[in-house]
Amino acid sequence: MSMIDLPFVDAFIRMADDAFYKGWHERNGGNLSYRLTDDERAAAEVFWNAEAGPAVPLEAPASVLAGDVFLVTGSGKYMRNVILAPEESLALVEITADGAGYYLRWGLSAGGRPTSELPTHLLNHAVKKAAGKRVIYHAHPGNVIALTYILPLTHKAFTRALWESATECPVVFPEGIGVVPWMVPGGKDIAAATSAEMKHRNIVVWAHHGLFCAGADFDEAFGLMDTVEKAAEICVKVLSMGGARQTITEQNFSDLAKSFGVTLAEL
Ligand code: 2HA
Ligand code: ZN
Repeated sequence: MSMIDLPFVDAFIRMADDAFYKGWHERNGGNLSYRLTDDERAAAEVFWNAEAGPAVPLEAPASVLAGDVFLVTGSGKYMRNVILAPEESLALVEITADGAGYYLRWGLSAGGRPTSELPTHLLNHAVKKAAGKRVIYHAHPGNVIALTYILPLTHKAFTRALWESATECPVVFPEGIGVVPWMVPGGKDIAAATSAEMKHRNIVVWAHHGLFCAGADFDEAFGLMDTVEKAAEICVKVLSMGGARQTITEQNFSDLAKSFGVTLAEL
């Protein structure tokens, strides 16, 4: 028995592998983080380095995450290698009691740092913790990125285009999709912009870059990425065929909302 035999680590690895085969993770693109439950933390403590220290300062501290433990992908690590070398590719980090730093408890066995997008992951976790979301997931799905060259970079335009691209979309993401304009990735400014959008919804597009999703568990986060990218693929095909000649109407949306008991974002 070791860290990688724990069910949450296994589920993390499975998602990383599935996502690589979806084609969303060229080279070291994309990253994944998971906030452990108390039981998972207790199980993990058996295998971790209790002497880890000193704490590494966080670029974007979050006091609400004080003491929380996260499994995250490593900076520069390839999603396709997670299954082959989990202890090299992943990092288990414990946030310090003041929320301003972290201890590396396990992983990065060949050296390195947690994901370059750690600020965005942690600020998203900070705004999503109260809603019970444990997974923050960033990928580079091609069709979503392609649409950021064509659609206006607004919540309204992206939400409407994707809702209209597949009937399940308004039911799966009734809050719609947030949009962050092009920004330099990997820092606290893009983290602040992304988490501001995440307050109101679970999906945020980064223009000309990729997508962030928040989920209660791995299935929910993966499922959101999959649903949005599938809708984006349909949207790209429709636009490539000259644009829609008919679509899901306002009346259809309100019938859906009523039947599925969801409240759709006002656009
Ligand atoms: O390389 O996806 O946004 C990891 C990334 C940076
Ligand atoms: Zn990225």
